[in-house]
Amino acid sequence: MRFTSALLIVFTCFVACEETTESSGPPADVRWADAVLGFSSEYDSTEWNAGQMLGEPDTYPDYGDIETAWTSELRDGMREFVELGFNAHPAPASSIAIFETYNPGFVDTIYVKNPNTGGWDIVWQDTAAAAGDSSRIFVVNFPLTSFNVTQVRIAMDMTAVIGWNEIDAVAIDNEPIPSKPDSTWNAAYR
Ligand SMILES: [Ca+2]
Ligand SMILES: [Ca+2]
Repeated sequence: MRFTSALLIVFTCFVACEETTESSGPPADVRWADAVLGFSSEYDSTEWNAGQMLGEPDTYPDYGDIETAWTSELRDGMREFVELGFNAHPAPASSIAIFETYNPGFVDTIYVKNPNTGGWDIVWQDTAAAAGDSSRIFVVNFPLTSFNVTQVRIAMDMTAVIGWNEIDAVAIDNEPIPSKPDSTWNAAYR
């Protein structure tokens, strides 16, 4: 499925779901990051740049130092962060999937922007540690937010996992996202 047709299907479903489930909450579609709001660094302005995290995965399930994923300016230099926007069909969230395609395990804190307070709410936190030498979909589930999530902040410790640490794509949903490609997930990734 091409990206454009996937978008059309998602949009069509969104409209249909909105009509049929008006009183039961937002649609359960996966939402891909669609805006870069901020970052601590990026490797280059056109390759391994922050924009490489937008949209559906185009690196996963490949593993390695691949320019269609984001990485930081320094390999093992310091803590880093990225802030991503999810502007299509705003909805509450209870799950986030981070497609880590090189030296995974470097994420240690995930936040969502709370529009009621203007602050970042932590939805997950742990110690960064090397998580093998293959690409993975790192999924975190948390209690459904009481507000629409349109901004996510991912904090990372690049010093904790030796080598370049790369993110291909980020998705959120209001139901648990599978950590493996699954027919229940209407994503078009390979
Ligand atoms: Ca590193
Ligand atoms: Ca990518």
